[in-house]
Amino acid sequence: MHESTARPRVLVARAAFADILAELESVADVEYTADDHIDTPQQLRVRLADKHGAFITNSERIDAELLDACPQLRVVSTMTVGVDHIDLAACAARGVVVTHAPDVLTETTADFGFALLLAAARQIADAERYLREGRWVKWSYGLFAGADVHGTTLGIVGMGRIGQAIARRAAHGFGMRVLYHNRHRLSDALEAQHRAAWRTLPELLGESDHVLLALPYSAAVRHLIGAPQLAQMRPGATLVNVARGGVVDEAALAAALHGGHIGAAGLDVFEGEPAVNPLLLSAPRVVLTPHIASASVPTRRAMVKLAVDNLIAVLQGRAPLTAAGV
Ligand code: 8YV
Repeated sequence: MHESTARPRVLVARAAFADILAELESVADVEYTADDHIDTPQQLRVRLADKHGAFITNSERIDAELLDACPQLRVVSTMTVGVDHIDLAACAARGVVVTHAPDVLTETTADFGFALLLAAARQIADAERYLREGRWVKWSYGLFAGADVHGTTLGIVGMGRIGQAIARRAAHGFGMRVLYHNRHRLSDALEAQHRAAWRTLPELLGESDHVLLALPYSAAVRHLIGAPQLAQMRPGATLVNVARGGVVDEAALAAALHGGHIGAAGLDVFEGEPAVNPLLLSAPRVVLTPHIASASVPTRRAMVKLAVDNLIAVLQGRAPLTAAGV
């Protein structure tokens, strides 16, 4: 803010719950995107040029070029936990505070990760389509006979908040053996609590019946799961991705599904989303959902509320509740 008495100006770049955004309106002049259109980078630069704060989702890319066009910007608040759409270093260099939305979506996202695992392993989506298409003419012993989930081994890649919440479900609810791969090992106490054991990535891939990806995205993990890693997985294993689409080489996964080495896949995220690789659309035994892992009404409300509270805190000169560090 150039003057301490002036109301700050905020852009709310996508539509969100009006009653929660009203809290923002009580302390700031808010420009809404009521029709929920997605700005082009050029449109976003123009709309943000005179703003002090931004409420965004992961459809808005915040980079150095945009920041240079928005000299008054003080705070960028994303309603997501992932911050791969934001250049954190460029923000830090310009004194722009970045906040995100961890914790509030952990359990809902873990529920959905587990739902995708069950749906993929038990072929629920294919079976439902088959029934709706009127193709169910008789029961037979092998009809949609998939893989078991209970009592098997789950390998979790990325053992942060969401990975740990999935581990709890797996170990305590489904009697699974849990392996994990993470840059940092958990403490002995946390490993015991989640009944989880650390493995290198190749070890995890070779020992797991189901592999679930829940790691944060950066360029360093692009195509972490490619053809060689898929080949290291057990024959018939399941792959679930609730992280970011770019972690998986989608063409290699489609080939592994067609070839039969990968038993099933459950994907909520895609490298070019909302476009989905046609190779995946035509692949067998894959459940595809439109990036909805955190989409329960209470959780989406909590995400928006946290993003708004973060914006208000920073615009009023207080510390953010959940800053995203470099
Ligand atoms: C969002 C997510 O639904 O929080 C994240 O990082 O991926 C999801 O919870 C998605 O980013 C939409 O903005």
